[in-house]
Amino acid sequence: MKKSPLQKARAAYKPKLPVVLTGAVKAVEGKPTESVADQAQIKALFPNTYGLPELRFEKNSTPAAGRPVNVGVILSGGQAPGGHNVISGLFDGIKRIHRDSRLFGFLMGPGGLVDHKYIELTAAIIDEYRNTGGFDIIGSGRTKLETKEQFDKGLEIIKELDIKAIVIIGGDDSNTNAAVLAEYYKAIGAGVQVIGCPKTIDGDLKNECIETSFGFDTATKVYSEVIGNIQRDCNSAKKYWHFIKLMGRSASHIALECALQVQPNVCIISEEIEAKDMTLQDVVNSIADTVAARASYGNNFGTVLIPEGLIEFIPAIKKLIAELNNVLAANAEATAGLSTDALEDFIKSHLSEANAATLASLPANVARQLMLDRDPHGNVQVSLIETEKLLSEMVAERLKVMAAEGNFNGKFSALHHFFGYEGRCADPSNFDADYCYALGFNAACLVNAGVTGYMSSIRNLTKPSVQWIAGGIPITMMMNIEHRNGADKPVIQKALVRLDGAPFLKFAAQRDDWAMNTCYIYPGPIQYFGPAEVCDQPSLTLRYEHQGK
Ligand code: FBP
Repeated sequence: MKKSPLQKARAAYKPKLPVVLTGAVKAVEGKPTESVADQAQIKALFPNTYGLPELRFEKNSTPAAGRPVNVGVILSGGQAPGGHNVISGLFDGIKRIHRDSRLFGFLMGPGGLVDHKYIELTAAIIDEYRNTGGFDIIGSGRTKLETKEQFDKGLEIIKELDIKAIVIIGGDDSNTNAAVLAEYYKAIGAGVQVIGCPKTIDGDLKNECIETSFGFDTATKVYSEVIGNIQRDCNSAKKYWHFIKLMGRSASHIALECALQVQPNVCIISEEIEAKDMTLQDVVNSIADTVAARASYGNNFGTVLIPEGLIEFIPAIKKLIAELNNVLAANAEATAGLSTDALEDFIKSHLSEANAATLASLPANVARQLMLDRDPHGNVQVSLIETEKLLSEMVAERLKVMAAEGNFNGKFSALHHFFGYEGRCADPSNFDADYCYALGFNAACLVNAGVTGYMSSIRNLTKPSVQWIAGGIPITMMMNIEHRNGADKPVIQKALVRLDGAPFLKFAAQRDDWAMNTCYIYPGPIQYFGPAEVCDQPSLTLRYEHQGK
């Protein structure tokens, strides 16, 4: 395959491992753990994997002789920069245990395990993919692993290939499935370990022990570069308002990090909209007020960052989605095979008056998205909803009213952008290249330690990578019970933007200045070579979260 000069240079990059992982390790147990909430229910659902201790790796002066180990790996869910380095770290890790160890990659996500579709990942294949973006080494998918039939079917191929452990690289839903799989295999004495790795550009798989999910750092740097370029254009032509939607299905971490990087005129944080019980019209009015205020100084231009998940956080719409999910779950049989129009009529006739009114107030295409499209985990596919256009159209309407009242005397011309897929497969930043390689290598150490139901954990991430701390966190520790698709389910708790957290407070303290004055920052592209302060900086979210610790 032909490669660009940068691809060749990146292929030669040697990710920096935490010092502790560079030699033989021993697992040191911490205290037994509890789930973040609903302890009794989670314990009852995970009798074999609940309450396990946290693990921390320390150097071992007397390394044990390793035996060859076969491991299976799965990429699950949306792409995130660095996935290939998790796999190369895992490969190098199991080869360090024994050079005859083998790695099998299941194809196109968890479905590959169930359908027995796999390839052996050899040194030649792995070397082609080191430090590259994308998940194309084995592909990814969103098949939900949840039934006994799926687990048993997977076990057939696991036994055939003499696999000792499965490593699932995924987000909160995929790692929830990893925990369920680990519990099942332990309960039936299958002798198969399951280890998770925290992946998602959305940044919402994090907690006390998992400081960030991989991919967030690179994706936000890519988006910030492009938003910076738009801001420079915007400040040159001074004639457009740019409405920029940013990926991140639920939490607003991506929008917040980009805002901290580029200092836009407006950035909406969904979690704040919910906390303040704002309506869609309230959000529109506040943007229109900023447009009018800037216009009063002759500035008929600006940037608005919009988190992809906004629509789900507007309290009235959140209630509507919850009822839609319940109606769909309770009437699965009655609605199977209905045409789209008939299904819409059925749903509308089963909604409460208040939710039916909310649905009727939305543009037809948005209403249809909320009613009909779900991913395999039951999530509304928010990336398909054009919130940026919806908001700018409503702002234009509002400005007409304000102009008639004498409160707006400017021009409003809007352009729209959606940044999501542009950043998910970028070559990983140095941070993500190192972090991912360490996560994968550390997963091999967890396999060697013989544990199951753990997530690979690398901490101390604002320090140079050699000082990072390595270990494992029981996945059940991150779980709580949530109402999903009409039923209570154990799931990993999503980390939303904390309104009392340092990143949000930094943003809130400066946003009025950014709204009125033009304070744009132009971060430029990811740098791989050069001084550490340019090339090796973690996200501002991580840095602010760690300040004072
Ligand atoms: P994961 O949670 O699986 O990491 O995926 C996140 C994400 O990139 C969201 O930001 C986005 O809403 C969604 O995937 C898009 O899904 P798809 O890749 O199926 O279009």
